[in-house]
Amino acid sequence: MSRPVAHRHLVQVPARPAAYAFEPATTALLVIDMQRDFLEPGGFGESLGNDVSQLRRTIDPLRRVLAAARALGLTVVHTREGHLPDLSDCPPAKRQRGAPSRRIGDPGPYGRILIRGEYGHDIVDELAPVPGEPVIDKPGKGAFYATELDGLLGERSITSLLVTGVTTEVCVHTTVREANDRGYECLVLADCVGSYFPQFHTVGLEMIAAQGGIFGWVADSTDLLAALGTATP
Ligand code: C5J
Repeated sequence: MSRPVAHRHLVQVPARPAAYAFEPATTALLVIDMQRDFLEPGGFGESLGNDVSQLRRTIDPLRRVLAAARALGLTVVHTREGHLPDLSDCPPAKRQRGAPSRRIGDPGPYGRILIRGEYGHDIVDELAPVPGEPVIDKPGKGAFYATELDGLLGERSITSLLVTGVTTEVCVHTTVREANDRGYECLVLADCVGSYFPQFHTVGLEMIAAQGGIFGWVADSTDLLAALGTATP
């Protein structure tokens, strides 16, 4: 007796360099490092002289994407960059980077800088994970390096990633490169990723979509939401 063929529901999003197609059942929304240390006024990022508004403009569009993903039952995964309190997972070369007193593990405006368990290390209130959403703590820039992310995605048969978060040219780019090498198809949402340096953001997105999409695809979140049929005012 023949079995009914499982219905494949493909969503198509206008994107660069070409339309991006994905199946919600095998797609995860990845929210990278939306942490207070990077985004909050008065926090570590701002204390280095950065303009946090460049990152904060991602919060509202990302909130809408997160709401749509949750409503559709998409897998949602958050990441946080940071280290154990004893810094045993922080390579000396990383720890010694930056101005003395503004290094990883030093006291910062919102607790020890980029240390797990500190207030500043956690995700901003607007985008707080809900129960059941995995939060991956990562010691590096890439979300796959020294984490359980690949295994977690594999267990859920995830092959496509909607990538959001900060910063475009550092943790987002590193993660997209790692994901691409592992065979994931990445759609980066241009208005849901941000950099302290607008020129790095622009060029970082161009680098992803160049050469026929050498690392992935780039789209605006409004186009994703319209394709999902969940665009909200
Ligand atoms: C940085 C990150 N910029 N999340 N981290 O050091 O991009």
